[in-house]
Amino acid sequence: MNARPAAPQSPTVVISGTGLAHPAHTITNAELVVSLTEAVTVWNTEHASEIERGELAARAAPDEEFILKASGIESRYVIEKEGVLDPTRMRPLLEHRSEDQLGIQAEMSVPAVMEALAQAGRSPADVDAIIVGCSNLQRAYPAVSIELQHALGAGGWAYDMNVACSSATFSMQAAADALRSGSASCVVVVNPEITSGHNNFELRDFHFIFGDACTAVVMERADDAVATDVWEVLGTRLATQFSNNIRNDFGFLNSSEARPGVARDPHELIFRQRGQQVFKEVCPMVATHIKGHLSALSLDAQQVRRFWLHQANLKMNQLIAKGVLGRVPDENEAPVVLNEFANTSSAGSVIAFHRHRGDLGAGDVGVICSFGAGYSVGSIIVRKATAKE
Ligand code: CO8
Repeated sequence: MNARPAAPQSPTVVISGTGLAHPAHTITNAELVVSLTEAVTVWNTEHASEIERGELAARAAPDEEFILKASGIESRYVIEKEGVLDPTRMRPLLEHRSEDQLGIQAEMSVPAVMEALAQAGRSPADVDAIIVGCSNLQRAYPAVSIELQHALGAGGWAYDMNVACSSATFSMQAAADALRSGSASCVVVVNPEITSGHNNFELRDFHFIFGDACTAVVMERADDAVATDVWEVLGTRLATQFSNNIRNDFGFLNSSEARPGVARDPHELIFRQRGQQVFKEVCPMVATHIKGHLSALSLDAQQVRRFWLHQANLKMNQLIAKGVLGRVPDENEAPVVLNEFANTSSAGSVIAFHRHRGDLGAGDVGVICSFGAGYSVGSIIVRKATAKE
């Protein structure tokens, strides 16, 4: 039998720049706890008779010590602070923007993209594809990515996608595929996460978890890249497994769903989760995923210099890295940004990569990994390239 012709070699894809933008306002755990304590007291007073009759459970007050101990989170950035902390509102207060104004997600994307492009030695005119991946898109259409493409003056095509916290790695794989196939030559992946719009600040189990931030990544074929700090993508791997344990039912069918006599619980239209279940099920799933991906590339976990993990919970990240390495990693091996940012959904692992890669040298290998609702997990294994002559 004749030997099959060798598959054409796919071009090497690289990450050539990253950018980060976050709102100016921070909220500390102490500030959040003061506001929620007041809101809980008012709610319990207003619902005293239902609570007395056993029809409603009294809401419990939050605890600052618990938040730090359970999550490792110390503060978060939010797009608007006063509305979130107002005990009678508990969500951001955003000004309505007309069709003629730049949308809030495109607006927060621009500085992150410009920083990433500057690192890559590129300008918006070089960009021929934009993928916006995030958990919380502000509208159905026109795509935020197309609005951003217009605002930047970029060419080519653009689309939005949502795989919750895994949106960054899933969109980076889509970018890598486009570069390998030749359908684009300079792709920008953007994660403008305004989680505060979909977070539940009224219940103590959820109010501390999230923060707002936007990340951007420039990806190109290695032969085209002109930057000095370039990371070869050795492999991308995605996996999904259905679960209702992290859920948000907000969508365009909400107002059409007929449930006579049953008012829709507004808490279904924002973020909710069974945190303990998520913790128990996702940690082993992610550790197995990373080990399988490394082994498929003939890499040993001990060769990995750094894990840039999704930033949801400190203990979760330690457990995942322990599952991969066989020991608890130090901060140098698995850097933490959630103390400052909280869980920024898909932006988290990219913030870690953006902030914590400057000390690595040519040949160093690292893993960018995100995981979350779906369930979904994505890993991008990268190696710092040797500077071009
Ligand atoms: N203050 C005081 N007590 C509290 C508080 C608080 N703030 N919160 C909870 N408690 C109480 C609970 O009520 C519970 O009380 P009891 O024992 O009486 O029932 C007790 O503390 C223990 O609660 P838990 O068991 O829930 O506490 P844990 O130790 O498990 O910690 C965590 C809770 C931090 C949520 C933890 O379970 C965790 O991090 N789990 C993983 C979460 C995760 O990674 N989720 C991913 C979600 S993100 C995603 O995929 C994308 C969606 C993004 C969309 C963003 C839109 C906003």
